[in-house]
Amino acid sequence: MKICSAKVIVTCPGRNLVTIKIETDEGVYGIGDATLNGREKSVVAYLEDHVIPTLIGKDPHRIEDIWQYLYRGAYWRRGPVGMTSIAAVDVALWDIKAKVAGMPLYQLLGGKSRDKVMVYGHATGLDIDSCLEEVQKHVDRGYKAVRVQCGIPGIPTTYGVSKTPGQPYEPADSSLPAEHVWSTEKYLNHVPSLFAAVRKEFGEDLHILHDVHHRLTPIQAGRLGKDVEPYHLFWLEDCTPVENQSSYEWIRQHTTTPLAIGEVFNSLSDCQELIQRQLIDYLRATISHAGGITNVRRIADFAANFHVKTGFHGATDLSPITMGAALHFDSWVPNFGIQEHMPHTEETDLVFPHAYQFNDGFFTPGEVPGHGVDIDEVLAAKYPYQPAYLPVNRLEDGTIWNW
Ligand code: CS2
Ligand code: MG
Repeated sequence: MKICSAKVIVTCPGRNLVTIKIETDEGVYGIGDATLNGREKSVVAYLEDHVIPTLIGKDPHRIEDIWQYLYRGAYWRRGPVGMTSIAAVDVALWDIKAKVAGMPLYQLLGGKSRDKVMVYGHATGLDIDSCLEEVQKHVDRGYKAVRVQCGIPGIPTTYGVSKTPGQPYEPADSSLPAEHVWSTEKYLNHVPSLFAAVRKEFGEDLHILHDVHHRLTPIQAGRLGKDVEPYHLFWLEDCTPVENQSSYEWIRQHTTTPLAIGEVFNSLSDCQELIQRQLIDYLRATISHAGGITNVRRIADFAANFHVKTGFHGATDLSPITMGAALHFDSWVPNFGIQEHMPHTEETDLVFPHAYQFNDGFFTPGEVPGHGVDIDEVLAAKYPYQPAYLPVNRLEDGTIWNW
């Protein structure tokens, strides 16, 4: 079997999504998610100009060799653009191999370790009461785990809360990045009351998650972790950026609140110290940005030695292909933690028909050969690319901060 062609499909059914489709001389094709939110065109160029020409004529079954070729052969290793590109090719090749084998992809990884995959949904609100209403909606749909985010009194916008209920909180503008304003002090003084309200309303068993979105310093994160211990969160996510991984030591020393990080990671070197020093509890690095199934499997296996579980990123800027591939991985991986789930738009689900299904707070990946997700190219063409930026964040004094 040979790869005879490959192409990149860009579509915008509510937000930009990038897909690589790899076709073989035996008529079997595979697809992979190549979306990098706000930098989509960078990955399109990387794939079209530097990857696809090297794939033609290769044996698609040689997944590892192609992964090594694209990683080591690039010379310039790691980074979100290159690793998202490699991930997209990798997932498409796993899709082909599973289709040829006539098996759902999880079988090729080693079979199921669980019958269903626990997911968490997003409950957001401009204030605590409106967030509680969203939590109730998730509980009514059977979610066992809910991420809660609410507006902060005194600042006009904050992460994870859209001005229009039910609308995405990003990307905000297509012309240039929207500029948000942030106050750590106002946030730290307010957000513990959100969790207190959720526990008071919904009791002790609901898993509560929260995304700090890179906005604290380590010692501020230590304060927050300690302040919220009475509400025993499932995790605090992305407390602080970790160009310096050992900074998590200052958080760990102050709190038993579980810590999750890594949706922006793309290689083991981004998190090796965090894992082996057990500075975190959940790793968010996911298939579409961390080099695909081939690479994330290596990272997850390494993490299993240090009590670190998976908690894949699963926002709507990761296409249904990533959701599909992740659910197969989640079904197999022994050190599974939880899977993020943000529903895509109806248009997106029509462009990407899929076998995975939601039921009472859990997902199943589906039993069709491959990762179980396809792309309707005719429908995809109806949604042309629309330039869109992630917001930029500033402190109240104008200092650029982490969004
Ligand atoms: C967020 C993401 O889902 C999450 O945990 O951090 O929605 C993130 O803001 C976007 O994926 C950025 O593209
Ligand atoms: Mg996050």
